[in-house]
Amino acid sequence: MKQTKWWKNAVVYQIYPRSFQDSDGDGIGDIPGIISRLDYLKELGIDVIWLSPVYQSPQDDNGYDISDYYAIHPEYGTMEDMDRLIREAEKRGIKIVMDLVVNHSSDEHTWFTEAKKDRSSKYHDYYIWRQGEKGKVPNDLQSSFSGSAWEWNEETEEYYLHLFSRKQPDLNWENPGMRQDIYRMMNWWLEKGLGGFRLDVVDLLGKVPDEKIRENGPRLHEYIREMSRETFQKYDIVTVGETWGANVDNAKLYSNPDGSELSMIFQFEHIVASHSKEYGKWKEAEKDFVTIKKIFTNWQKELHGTGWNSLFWDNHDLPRAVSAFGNDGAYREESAKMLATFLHGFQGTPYVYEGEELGMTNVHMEDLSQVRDIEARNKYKELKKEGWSHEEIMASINHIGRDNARTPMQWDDTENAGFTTGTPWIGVNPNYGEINARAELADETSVFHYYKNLISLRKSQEWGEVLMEGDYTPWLEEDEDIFLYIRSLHGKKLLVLGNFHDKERKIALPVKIKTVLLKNYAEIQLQGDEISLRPYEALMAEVV
Ligand code: TEU
Repeated sequence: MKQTKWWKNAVVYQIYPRSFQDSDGDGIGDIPGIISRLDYLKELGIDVIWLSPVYQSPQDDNGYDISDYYAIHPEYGTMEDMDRLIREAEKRGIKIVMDLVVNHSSDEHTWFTEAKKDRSSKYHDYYIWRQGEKGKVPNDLQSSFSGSAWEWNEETEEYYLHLFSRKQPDLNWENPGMRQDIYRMMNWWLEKGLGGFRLDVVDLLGKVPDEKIRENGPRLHEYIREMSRETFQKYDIVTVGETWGANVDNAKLYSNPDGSELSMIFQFEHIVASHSKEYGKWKEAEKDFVTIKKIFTNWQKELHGTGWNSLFWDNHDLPRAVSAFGNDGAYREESAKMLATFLHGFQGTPYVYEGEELGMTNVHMEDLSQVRDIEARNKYKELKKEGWSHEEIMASINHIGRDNARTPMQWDDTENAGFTTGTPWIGVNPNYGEINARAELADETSVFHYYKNLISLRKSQEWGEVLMEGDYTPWLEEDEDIFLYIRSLHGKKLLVLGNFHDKERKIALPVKIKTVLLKNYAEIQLQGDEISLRPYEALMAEVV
C-alpha cells in the first residue's frame, strides 16, 4: 500500500468533557472521568479523541470562551490530568485532538482585560475596536448568539466586536504579534504529543466587519497557510477546521493534499439544507433526502483526489443524529444503524459524537430553567420579543437546540445514568434506563456493536483500502427513500444500501450480492436481483 496519511483511515470520537463522565461528584464531567472511560473507547475501536475545550474558562459558552490557553479549567482537572490523559490514550493507540478556539478569546483573558483598559496597551490591537457614540453601534452586524455583534466599552469609549457572546471578543488576526502568540501556544501544546487540532469557526478569521464579511474574508487562507507553516507542518498530526461557510471550491484549498493548510474541514451543507431563510435553524423545513444525497455525492466526487472529506451527522452544536435524521421512536435502533451505514461507507474520516454510538436521542425540556445553552437562552428572549409563544419557542429548542447533544452520556441504568454521583449540571435524558452503554455492550445486536463492526471493517485488510481510496458510484439518485452506492478499488466492490424512511420498498439491484458484511435486520430479503427493504433497513455487502 502506498504511503498515506494515517488519519485517512482513522475514526474520530468527539468528547464534550462537561457531559462525558464526572469523577468527583460535582455534577460536571472531567478529565479523570475521561481517563476512566478510555477502555470503552478502545473497545469501540476509535483512533482519535476530539476533546471539546478544557482550557481555563469562565464557561459562558462551555469552554468556547478561553481565558488562559495554557491552563486547564479547574472543574475539569489539572495540567497533570491532561498530560496523563494524553499518555493513557497513547497506551491504547488513541490520539488526542484539542479544540483550538482562536477566533475569539474570553473577555476574562488578560489580553482583553489589558486591551479594554487602555488604547495604548500592546494588547488593545489584539481585538477589534470601532469608535462611535454610546448607543450608536458601528453597523448592524449581528452576533450568532442574538443581538448586535458590537459591545460598548466604557473605559476606552469604543465598541469591540463579538461574533458570539459579549464574553467572547473577536481576536484581530490582522495583528502579526497576536498571530505569533497563538502559534507559540499551539506549538507548546503540540510538543506535549497531541494528535492535532480541531479549529473552531476557522472560516471567520479573515472577517472584515466594516463590510459585514464574516466567513471567507480576503486574507483567510493566507492566515491558515501561515499557521500551518508555523505549527502543523512541523508535526505528524490531523487538523480539521469548522467551516459553516465552506463550499467545494474553498474546501480544495483548506484540505489541499499538498498539506499547505489543514487535513480536512467540517462542511455543513447537509445540515443547513433544511434551515429556513428567515429564522435559520429555528424554523426548519422538512428534510429532503434527495437533496441530502446530492450534497454528499457532490462532496464525494469533488474532493476525490483533490482534498479530503470529514463525515458527520451530529456534534455538540447539533441535535442528536437519530432524532434529526432517523426515527427516535419505534425504529430507533434500526435507523441509528442505517444512518451510520450511509455515512461510514463514504470516502473521508468519520466522526462519532459521544452517545451517537448508543443511538442516544434528543431530550425534552418544558421550561427555560432547564435550558443551559447560551445560544438557546438568548434566542428564547429574542423570539419572545418577536411574538413567538413559549410553546413555540420550546418546541423549536427541543427540536434543534444544542442542549440535545449535551445531556450526560448514558453509561448505565443507575441514578444519573452513571454520569455522576452528584447533581448533573444539565438534566439527564430520562430514557437512560433503556438506552445506555452497559446494556448495549452486553447485546451483540446493539447500536454500539454495529458501530464497532463498521469501524473494524474500515480497519480490515480486506475492505480498509476500498473504503479509504475506492471510487464512488451512486445509483437511484432521484429515489426519495433509497440510497445505493458502490465503492470500488482494484476490482473489489462494496455495496452500501439502505432505506432512509419507514415505508417498505422493493428495488432491483444493479449488482449481485456475494457476501453480506453488515446488516441491521437478522436476514436480508433477496429474491433474484430484487431486494425488499424494511423500514430503515441498511447493509454493506461485497458485490460482483
Ligand atoms: O460553533 C460555531 C457556530 O457558528 C455555532 O454558533 C453554530 O452556528 C451554532 O451552534 C449552530 O446553531 C463553534 C462551536 O462549535 C460552538 O460550540 C461555539 O459556541 C461557537 O463556535 C463559538 O465558539
